[in-house]
Amino acid sequence: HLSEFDAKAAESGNAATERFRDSGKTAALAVPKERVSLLANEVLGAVYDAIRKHKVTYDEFNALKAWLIGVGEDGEWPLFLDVWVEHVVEEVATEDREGNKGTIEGPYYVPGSPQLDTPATLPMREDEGGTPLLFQGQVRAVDGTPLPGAHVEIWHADDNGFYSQFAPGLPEWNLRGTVVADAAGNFALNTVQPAPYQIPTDGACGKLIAAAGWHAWRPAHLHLKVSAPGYQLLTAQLYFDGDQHLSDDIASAVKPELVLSPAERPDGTGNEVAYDFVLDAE
Ligand code: MBD
Ligand code: FE
Repeated sequence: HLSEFDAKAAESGNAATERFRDSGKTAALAVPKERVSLLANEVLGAVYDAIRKHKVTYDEFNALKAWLIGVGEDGEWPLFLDVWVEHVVEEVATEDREGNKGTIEGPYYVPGSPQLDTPATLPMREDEGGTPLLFQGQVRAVDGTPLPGAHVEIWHADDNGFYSQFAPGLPEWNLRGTVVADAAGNFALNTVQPAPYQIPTDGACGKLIAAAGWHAWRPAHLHLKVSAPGYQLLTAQLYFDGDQHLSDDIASAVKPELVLSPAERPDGTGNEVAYDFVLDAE
């Protein structure tokens, strides 16, 4: 049967496309027509400017058309938009926050992961690869009030850079869980450190990267959604000090406030790190 190493761009792309369709986010289709007209005109105007400035040829126009058709065929619109556009949407959406910095969600979030009491261990295989990581902290409001029972949803790639539900052969909820903080807002969870992630190279996004001579890497990261009733949902990622792709993330989603520096546990069984989340009131 298939293993995660048999993952195909079109399969993870189509899974991400289905996930997006099921997410309820298409309610955003109710954008007023004045706004649609304004934004469509500005974006198209920027395209006309680039064509004139660089004297784009018919060959280049047709290469673009063929590539855009491929993005859809490979199900890679979520991947393309989350890698190259979402970071600016996130920046604008969260510019008034006083609490924790967040960053992009990316294409591989799945709601409804198993709920776990703290201290928790994320669902993982018996022989799950990667350095064990104890990750703990507190969820607080901007004014310092602890948020009892806050939810810390976490999902991340495995030690080979694959996400459950988007690559074959992985248990459904592997390395995905919703940890419920205790009465003092504290949480602790055990997982493994993920590997740096390379976006699929065999689909349309990979073709753009190869054609432009870019690289396909994101630094290793943990994805998080931290929530408590009455507070704004925080969507974030945490990275690891010393990762070679912190300064050239293909998705431009690294912020200095989001970099962890894990230390070796005294008993030598893995790493540990503390990080607190501060939520803005609604
Ligand atoms: C990822 O794992 C990711 O987090 C983003 C933003 C894009 C592609 C793959
Ligand atoms: Fe990711």
